[in-house]
This record gives sequence, structure tokens and C-alpha cells, in this order.
Amino acid sequence: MKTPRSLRLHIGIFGRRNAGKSTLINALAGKEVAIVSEVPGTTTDPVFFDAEIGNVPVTFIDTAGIDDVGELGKLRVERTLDVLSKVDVALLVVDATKGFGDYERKLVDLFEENEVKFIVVINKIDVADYDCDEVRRFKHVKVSAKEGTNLEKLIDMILRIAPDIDDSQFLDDLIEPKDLVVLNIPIDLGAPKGRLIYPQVQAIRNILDRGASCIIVKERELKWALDGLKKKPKMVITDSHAFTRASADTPKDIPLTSFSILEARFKTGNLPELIRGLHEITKLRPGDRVLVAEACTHHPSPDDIGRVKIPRWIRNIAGDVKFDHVMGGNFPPDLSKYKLIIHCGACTLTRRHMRYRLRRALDCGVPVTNYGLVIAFVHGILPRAIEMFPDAMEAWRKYFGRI
Ligand SMILES: Nc1nc2c(ncn2[C@@H]2O[C@H](COP(=O)(O)OP(=O)(O)OP(=O)(O)O)[C@@H](O)[C@H]2O)c(=O)[nH]1
Ligand code: SF4
Ligand SMILES: [Mg+2]
Repeated sequence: MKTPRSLRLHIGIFGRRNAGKSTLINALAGKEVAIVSEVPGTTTDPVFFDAEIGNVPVTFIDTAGIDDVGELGKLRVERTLDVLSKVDVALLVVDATKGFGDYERKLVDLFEENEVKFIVVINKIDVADYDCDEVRRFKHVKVSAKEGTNLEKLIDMILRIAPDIDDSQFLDDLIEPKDLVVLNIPIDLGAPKGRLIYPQVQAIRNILDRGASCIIVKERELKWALDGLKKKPKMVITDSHAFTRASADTPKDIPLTSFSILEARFKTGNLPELIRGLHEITKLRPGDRVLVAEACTHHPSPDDIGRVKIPRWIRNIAGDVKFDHVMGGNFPPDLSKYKLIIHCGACTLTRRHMRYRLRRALDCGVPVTNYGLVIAFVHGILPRAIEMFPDAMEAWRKYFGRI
């Protein structure tokens, strides 16, 4: 199975039209993935390409350059920011025949404002040399994408500044070698045909890597399986859809959580903040507006969790709250009208991207919580579902003032 996008190092390629961005991607990827042409403006919208560099799975994001004489207009900035939210490392490709100017300076400002690590890549050194004090201040390298000069050095620099993107914190810190974990995975109509979903696969892989073991059951078999175990399992991880039954069927001395809560912890790195967001539910009033955000697109089912169930549960608590819904890459630029954002587990987003969304929301003063936490909360399964996370428990005590 191919490494999913959410676990690939995302490398964004920026620079003026014709600087050689697409050529550089092809050279780094070692295959023709991006369209190269001498006609400026060949690449228009950002395009994603999966490849491997130095055995590391990466996704290149080829962006549209603009004219060296053109202004980096508002729309361009918004588009660039949207790409930057997904990027772990940015390459700023500078055409050695043209040099580093205002356009590059503006991009560097955007990288720095958004805390994106970047490398200035002086390209086309087969036809011209370029040097300046300004570029020397940044991490930089001179290459010829066309002739392959210095690409190894560039790859080495990328991998050295790249953040750690492996999935080791998903479960690693919660289990020991030889532990037994029970995974509760309902196979209902909503389950994808013939496969498991990503957080489930991620959990299984993490358990194997840790030298632990797991048994996997559907919700109807959970009690039967637990009753038959000789060894007490370290924990039960359930799909959120089956939380209530899993909680009833799992003895109280066995810790229980959900894939969605684990995924939210992994992607945001900040469960306490999501608990604070959860507490906002108790403050919602009729007329308040809540954004429900899902990171991938699917056709909503009649009892869709984000469209139907979550709004119903929250209206039961807070009255006629208004809900907006976004799916996939859409995340509104103006979040300030919302009292709360309820986000899905974000299994298809990179950690950087989810953390960017969280930061954007907090910068706008809008708290964020997560599907799995809301489901556990409205069904009275909190704090049980977070007992294994001490920082989240502390936040629970702080905001909810009870155990
Ligand atoms: N001599 C030389 N030419 C290069 C090099 N890299 C790219 N080119 C040429 O520059 C032209 C533009 O290359 P692209 O890779 O399409 O440039 P781009 O930055 O993707 O351009 P847009 O998609 O239009 O923004 C092509 O004719 C390439 O062959 C290089 O290292 N040396
Ligand atoms: S909606 Fe969110 S949690 Fe569900 S599959 Fe898509 S990204 Fe993952
Ligand atoms: Mg291009």
C-alpha cells in the first residue's frame, strides 16, 4: 500500500514563472511528473505529485509562478497561504539569470510569518551564476535542475530541515511490548467496502512496530471477546460510532478511547486545547454559529455524523444553534463569526496542516474541539475516554471542574 498523503513530507515549490520549478520537481523525483515548458505560466493551480527522495515518501506541491513584473496580489497571497498551510518545507526557486528581487522577498516574508522552513534554490547555474548578500543570509544552494547539478546536496538539506513526520506518537507512548490492545471496528453500512480506514491501519501498524499485539472485533463481538481473554488488555480502542456500546461492554478497569480522539491528539498535539473547546459547548446559546469541518469529502448519509448527529446533539443541549459545514480543503478565511469549530479526526491531513488550522482558529479567538470528544461527551463517556491522557484529564478538571 502506498504511503498516504497525510504521512508524506510536503515540499512546496515557489518562484517566478519559468524559474524551473516543474523541472526541479522532475529532477528531484527522478521521473517526469510535472509539465515543463518554456512558455511562462505553464503551471496554473497548485498540483500535487507523490515521489520518494532519499527513500523518504514526499508530496511535491508545484505552484504557479507569477510574472516578475507583476504584483503579488491579494488572491495570490491567499492561494500561497493556502499552499503554505500544507507545506513542511518550501523551496524558493530563483532563476540565476534574473536574480532575487521583490517577489522573492515577499515570499520569504510569508514563509517567515507562517513559520515555514525554506531553502532558496538558485537554479540554472549551467547558464549563469548568481550571488548576493541577501541570499547568503538564508539556507541556499545553487543547482541546475536541467543538468542535475547539486541535487544530492539539496535533497540532503531538505531532509535535514524537515520536521519529523513519522506516526510514532499515535500510540507509541501508550503501549509497551507484549501489551494486548483490542480494536473495536464496526463494519456497518458506513464502513468503506473491502478495506479499513486510515486510523485503524495506523493503530495496527503502530502496535506491531511496538512489539505488542491486537485483536480486532466488530462491536457485537466485543463483549464476547473481552470475556474470553486470559490476559487483561491494555486498552480498547473503538470507532466513535460504537462508543456507547463499547463503553457498556468494556469493564471499567480497562481503559477505553476512540480512533478519532487518538487521531486528534496525534494531528493537533494538543488535546487539552480541544477539551477547552469541548467546554464551549456548555456555553453555546440559541443563535450562536458553529462550524463543523471535515477534512475529506464524501456524500453525506441520512444520519451523517457531521451534518445530522452532531447538530442534533448540540441543539439538544444549547437550543437553536446555527451550523455551517465545510469539507475537504475548504477552511474559511474568516472564522471570527464562529463560537466554536468542531473538527473531524483529520486523518487525511498532515500534522502541520491540522496544526495550522488549529492555530488559525485560535488566532481568531475561536475554540476548537473534535468529533470523537463530542461523541464521548454527549454520551456521558467522558472523562473515561481521556483517562489515559494525563494532560487532557488535567484540562477536563480545569474546565469542567469535576471527575
Ligand atoms: N538552462 C537551464 N534551463 C532550465 C533549468 N531548469 C529549467 N529550465 C528551463 O526553463 C524553462 C521553464 O521551466 P519550468 O520547469 O517549466 O519552469 P516553471 O518555474 O515550472 O514555470 P511555470 O510553470 O511557468 O511557472 C524550460 O524551458 C526549462 O527547460 C536549468 O537548470 N537550466
Ligand atoms: S472526515 Fe475526517 S476523520 Fe473522517 S475520514 Fe475524512 S479526514 Fe478522516
Ligand atoms: Mg511549472
